[in-house]
Amino acid sequence: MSVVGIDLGFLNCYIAVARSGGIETIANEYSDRCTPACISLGSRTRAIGNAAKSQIVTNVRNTIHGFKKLHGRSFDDPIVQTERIRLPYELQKMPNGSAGVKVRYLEEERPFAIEQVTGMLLAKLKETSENALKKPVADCVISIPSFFTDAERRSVMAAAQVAGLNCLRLMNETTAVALAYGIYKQDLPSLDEKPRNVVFIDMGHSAYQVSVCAFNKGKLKVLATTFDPYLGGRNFDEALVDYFCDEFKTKYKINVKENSRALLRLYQECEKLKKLMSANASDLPLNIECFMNDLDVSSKMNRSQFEQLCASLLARVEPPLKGVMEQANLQREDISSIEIVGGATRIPAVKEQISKFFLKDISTTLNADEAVARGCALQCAILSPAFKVREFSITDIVPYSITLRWKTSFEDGTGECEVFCKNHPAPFSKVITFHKKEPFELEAFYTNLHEVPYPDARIGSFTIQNVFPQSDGDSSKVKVKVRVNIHGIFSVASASVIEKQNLEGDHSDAPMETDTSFKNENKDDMDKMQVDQEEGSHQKCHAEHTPEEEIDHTGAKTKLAPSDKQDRLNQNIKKGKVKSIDLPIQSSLCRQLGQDLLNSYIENEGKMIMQDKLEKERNDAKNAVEEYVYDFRDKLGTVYEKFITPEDMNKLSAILEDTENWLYEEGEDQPKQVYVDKLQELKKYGQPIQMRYMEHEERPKALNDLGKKI
Ligand code: ATP
Ligand code: K
Ligand code: MG
Repeated sequence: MSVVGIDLGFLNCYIAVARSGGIETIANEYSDRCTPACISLGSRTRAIGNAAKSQIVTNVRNTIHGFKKLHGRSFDDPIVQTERIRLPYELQKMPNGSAGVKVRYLEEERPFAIEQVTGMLLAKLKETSENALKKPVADCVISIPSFFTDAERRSVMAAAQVAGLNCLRLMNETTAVALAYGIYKQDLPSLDEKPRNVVFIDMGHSAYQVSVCAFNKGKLKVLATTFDPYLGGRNFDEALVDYFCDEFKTKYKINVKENSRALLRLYQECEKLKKLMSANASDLPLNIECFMNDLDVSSKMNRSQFEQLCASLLARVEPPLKGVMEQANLQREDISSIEIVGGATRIPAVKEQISKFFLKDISTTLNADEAVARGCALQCAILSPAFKVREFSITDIVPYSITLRWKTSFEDGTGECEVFCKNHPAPFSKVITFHKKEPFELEAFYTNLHEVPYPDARIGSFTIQNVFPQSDGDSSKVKVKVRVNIHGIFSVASASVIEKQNLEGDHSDAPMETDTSFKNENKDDMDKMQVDQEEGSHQKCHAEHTPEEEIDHTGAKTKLAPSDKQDRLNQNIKKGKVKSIDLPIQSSLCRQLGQDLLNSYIENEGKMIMQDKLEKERNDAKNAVEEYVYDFRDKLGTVYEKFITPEDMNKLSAILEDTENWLYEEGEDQPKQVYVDKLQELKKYGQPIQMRYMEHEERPKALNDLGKKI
């Protein structure tokens, strides 16, 4: 079984695999360990990764890149609309309202959903890992930003399915980095010692994420995470682009922003310049030939100018650092190390901002580009039953608090309960008890929309069905299990009703009545309850053994369950005193891709892979004809000369010339079989000559060998 970790970057993707020797980042067919997140659609085939990147400027409107932020969002979403302005290809509103792209593929205007686009990229990464491992790949762990909401996470999960991948975990990028950091550390404090707190910072092309983690031997716990989802390397590129656009307007009287091709070239040159400025503080040139209207342009910039230009971006480095320390309730002295990854942390001024805040040197011991992929591969190895790795427990967190709301029977009111607070350990399950006489709906939403980088607070609604009054007319006790799963996705996972069997008229040990109750609004109690339960949050196997806790709901009141309650209930079930019946749940998730649509995407991806394969075979067949022509002609003039009559020589030369011309004209674009037949035809002429030649070559050798034997 394969063990693969994928860093699904906005700009750059990396793959790490576990082999017997350890974790290894692998290279693609271009011997490049970085695969650009780029797809270029053509009239016959798709190019994905490096081959697509080179087409950004040549196939402007059909080369898709910079799409990571479109996941799980509607076309009308303000973020989508902001991204749309920057993108040189067209976005399209899909029939279900989500954001898709519109490109020309196979001579036809075609819409692709974002799940299909990322699906194409993931399928390419799958193929690359299969080539490296020389076996099929399905199981993997894929990274996502810690700030992704449920809709975004589910959308990436769907993309994985489109690619034929079985994603064992969507892993928060900084958590993956933390795992890559911690798992091989030999000197972590033991379990009864004070943990070692480490801050992880990732600034990539599109986003900035910070998390603080506590390490003990064999475990890591994320304490808090903060982010600026709109700050990354591309903002620094943009600042440079804006500057040079202004300069060129006055200097050369050109409006670069009106020419998407020129603008894309300027972006590429500015990114290069930005990287050069990280290593060099002096004046650096910017030269672009034949930029616009046959004009060559040139300018220059140095690091201190660049830093002035980006002052407002640099000012955004500190707030998430401050925020993470506040949320984790830690002081600078409590932090033993600050680890940075992500390409944009190579900007000296970004590094300075970070060390200025912590009053400490920052550590760059992790591989800034590959740490996320390596962490994902390690997580995949931990989850895979086929692979032996060091035991290491990972407790992540819920990025935004989640609340459930439902209608109550009194006065048409509503009940509400925050089921997961911000930074609550995850994965985690809780059981909530309701007293109901009829089916009811639970609506899940993010408690504080202002802290979520998403325009909609709703997560989904869940209807608990088949609820009836008890035989004595009382409300039924309905136990609802809510969960944030291993991917960080919320759901109402199951529901059951507890029926009293009423044997021997014995009511005394009905299990639920002895619990201490407390007010739901009392946040302290809520926190205490969670802290009680979080230890041992550890998983190593395919099934989710998530920690659980139980809340009993009576109207607005919540009851705290003693930890042995489930055992007692189970005992009572065994004794036949109570009976638990599973209830069906009807879920309606926001921005959920329907199964039919997903199936059609899966089918289409298969067709496109087949099309690419056929096209490659067709091209290979054509190249084989071309090669044969050149090779044959070459040999006719040299080694074959002695084995052919002058008339045949003339005839064959003419045939070869005709074939060559044909390849450039009528034969330019033919089905594979035409080339295969053509090659056969040529070989009919070639092979007899080749035979004569070979025989002649082999004979003296054979005689020689014979001579040796004698
Ligand atoms: P994201 O994490 O937002 O999904 P990503 O993972 O694709 O994006 P990275 O590969 O971590 O992003 O970083 C790419 C960014 O880092 C680009 O903006 C690139 O220009 C920038 N970068 C890389 N090297 C340097 C350097 N030496 N100096 C400055 N910036 C750099
Ligand atoms: K990356
Ligand atoms: Mg990244």
